[in-house]
Amino acid sequence: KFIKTTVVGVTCVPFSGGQPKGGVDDGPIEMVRFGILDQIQDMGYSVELSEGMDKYRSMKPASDLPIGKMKNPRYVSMAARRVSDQVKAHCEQGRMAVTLGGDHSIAMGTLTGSSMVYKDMCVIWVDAHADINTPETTDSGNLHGCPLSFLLGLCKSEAPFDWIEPCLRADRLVYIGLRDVDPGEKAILRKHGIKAFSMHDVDKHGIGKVVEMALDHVNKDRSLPIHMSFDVDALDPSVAPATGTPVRGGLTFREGHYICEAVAETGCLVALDLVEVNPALGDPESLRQTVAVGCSLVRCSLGESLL
Ligand code: 4U7
Ligand code: MN
Ligand code: MN
Ligand code: MN
Repeated sequence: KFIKTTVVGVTCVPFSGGQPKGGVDDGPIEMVRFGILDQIQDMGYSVELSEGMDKYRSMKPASDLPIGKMKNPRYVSMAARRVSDQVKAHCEQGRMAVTLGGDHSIAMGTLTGSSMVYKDMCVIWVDAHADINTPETTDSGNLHGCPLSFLLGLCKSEAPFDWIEPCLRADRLVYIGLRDVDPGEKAILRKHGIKAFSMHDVDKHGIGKVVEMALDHVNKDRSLPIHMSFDVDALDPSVAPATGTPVRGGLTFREGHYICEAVAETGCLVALDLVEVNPALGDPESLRQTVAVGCSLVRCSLGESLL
């Protein structure tokens, strides 16, 4: 409906500054090694890869003292700004924008970029966590737990994040998979009436119904562009063990894939993030399993299993 080419614009973001664990910056390269780019091409797309993925590592400032509780604020801001330019460029060309992370703070960039082209887009956030802490409510100070508060304009526009324009409406955001939400985040969700389908809802209604209700909430007529931001920790740790903040009781392999398939089926998907794959965590088999499932979620989102 919105995608004008058969080109997938892939942006690899080897970035870990939004949280303390090294290794998540190797997520994209491991997915590329596993063959994600060839797999996308084998589906009949061509791939346009954003340039200069090494720049993300080298843009780390020599000194980056916390601002309030926020850790690595300048580094996170600079990386997200670059992501935003790269995603925006793909969207402007009518390509499906696929971003491989990296920690979830990069979503400040992906959603800023896509929303500049698709003004009325909606967002499906698939995650164990709500990632909506503000610089005030965050306990950890890790910015991968905060991207949505910036995008929704819940925190004041201050350097180094003053380039971020609030670009998302609270009623255009829906969550699936939540099971570890901080008290401050719960208050924010309540205050702004943000719709969330937790694991409790998945158990109660089944994933088919949950995805239908989620889509009905943000995209009643299936007429708006969709940006899906998929944190691999939404999946159960038995399915995706190599991630920095695993929480038990998550989505099964099929539930995760069902979400991607159903979103692909709408024909509305314009941008996808696959984040928080951390190859440094766990044994080689956990790593292989997590990278493989990440790649398979990307393929399903691009319509692999549609007949
Ligand atoms: B992720 C947390 F306190 N809420 O803010 C925080 F539980 O991108 C976790 O979803 C954030 O992996 C997790 O640090 C961010 C914590
Ligand atoms: Mn998460
Ligand atoms: Mn997340
Ligand atoms: Mn995580």
